[in-house]
Amino acid sequence: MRRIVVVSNRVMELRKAAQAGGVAVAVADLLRARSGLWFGWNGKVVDEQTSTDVPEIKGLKSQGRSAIVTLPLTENEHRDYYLGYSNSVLWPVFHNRLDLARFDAGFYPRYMGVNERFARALRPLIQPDDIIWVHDYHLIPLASELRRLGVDNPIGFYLHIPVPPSQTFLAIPEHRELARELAAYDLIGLQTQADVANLIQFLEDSVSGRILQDGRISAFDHPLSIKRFPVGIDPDVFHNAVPDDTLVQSIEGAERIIGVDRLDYSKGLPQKFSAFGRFLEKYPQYQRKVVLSQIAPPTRESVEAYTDIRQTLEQMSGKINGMFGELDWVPIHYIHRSAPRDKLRDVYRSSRIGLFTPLRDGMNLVSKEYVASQDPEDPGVPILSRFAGAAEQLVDALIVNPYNVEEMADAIKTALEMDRSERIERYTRLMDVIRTYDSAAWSSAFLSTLEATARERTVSNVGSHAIRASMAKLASVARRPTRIPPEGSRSAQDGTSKQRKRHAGNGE
Ligand code: ADQ
Repeated sequence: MRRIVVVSNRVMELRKAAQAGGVAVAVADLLRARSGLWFGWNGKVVDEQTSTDVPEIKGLKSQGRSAIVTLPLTENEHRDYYLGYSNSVLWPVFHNRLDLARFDAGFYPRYMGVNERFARALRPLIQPDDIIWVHDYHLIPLASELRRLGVDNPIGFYLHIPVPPSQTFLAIPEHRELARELAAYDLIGLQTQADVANLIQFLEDSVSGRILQDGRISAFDHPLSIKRFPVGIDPDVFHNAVPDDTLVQSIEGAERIIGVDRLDYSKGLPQKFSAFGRFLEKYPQYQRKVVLSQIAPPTRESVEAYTDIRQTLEQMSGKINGMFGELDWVPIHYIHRSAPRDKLRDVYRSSRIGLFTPLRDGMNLVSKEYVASQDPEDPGVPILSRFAGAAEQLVDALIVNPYNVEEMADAIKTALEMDRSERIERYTRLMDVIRTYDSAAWSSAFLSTLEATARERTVSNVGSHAIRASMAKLASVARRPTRIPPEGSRSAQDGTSKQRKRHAGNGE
């Protein structure tokens, strides 16, 4: 079996990865199961003098077969690459928030610089048979940088966040450069079918990408596969949950609604609080009978766009609690902290409703964790935003428009009044999907598709010579202005959208 090299912005010790939740757990599991490297930033920020290009290598002692390889960032890199281009340009644009994007701050050169530095540090560690899996928007240029250094191993990229509509993507001043960098991968994995369609459209619009007979996309003469691999959880971690009533107040029979979201503007928290306030106002019979517990740990507090959210939520919860609350009943519990993961699981289990209403989300793993924690005999009801990637899979949740406060308020009532048989039916179907598309299925589907890409190269006699020629072309295009058709023009062949439907592919 080929060795796997996972590259992600943030690398952590496996023990900590399990606590961090999300995809870190899946990566840690993968590296326990097969030998490889996990390469990226160690979370430290150092001054220029202390900075080093020699990565720190730590073996994974329990297995002795895999290693964690990390580098620190300098203060300037942290500001421009991480807080800047990654989180103040790509994150807002990819979440449809052009209004929050800081295009003119000059972050891009250092974003490229860090990718170049990471590629140089990683290059000597790559063996000829390795398969390379790069994660997320911080590292889009990594493949093209590795190609320039002569790496012709299969390289795949997985984007955890949504792909915006092409017209939104085109607003990024460096969109052609990003298209070129994306085109250097062999395989791009995305969360949803809508993301696949958006990315293909973007490559057509920005750099005249063409759909090939076999369904791949050709940009800069390099064939690229774009497929859907919806990210999953390990449901077994959640099904042993035991009810935890510590957050429920002294009122007998009060039901809990749980929300767990990083404190991010994409998560739709103000709209969620408004909907809960509207529910209490519209259906006063539920006053004193329901509590909303919202756990929202801080993230990226030094990014400007995040500074107001905390204050807004404190004001809103204060207002709703002041308007409806009583001495023995506070309607909103707003907790601005992380919770231990086993505790979280038990709180999910004792919550009648899971309220997951992001304005935009790549997947939303929390909604899957909530369902997996339920009592199969008496499950709760997830309410899920139609703009979370998870809505493409969890069709038996109550799907809502997170911009429509009235609809969300009504969905809370529907969920509270749903009878047990309907809850069990929905839960059973939801669990089927969650089990089928769990985290192990996600990583093995992505990796086997990437390995197939590598085999195809051999079978179709596209030897490393041809690959190098194609990579050299990509790299040289990178260094000189490209001849690019006017914005918005479509040079892809006729019938493109039909072909796209047929060939967009499904990585499952
Ligand atoms: P996130 O935006 O972080 O992830 P999500 O998918 O919900 O969102 O994953 C968050 C993870 O962190 C979950 O495992 C959750 O349990 C954990 N978590 C959240 N709040 C917590 C808290 N207060 N205490 C402890 N743990 C907490 C990004 C994308 C998503 C995509 C994932 C995975 O933005 O759209 O689903 O990557 O691809």
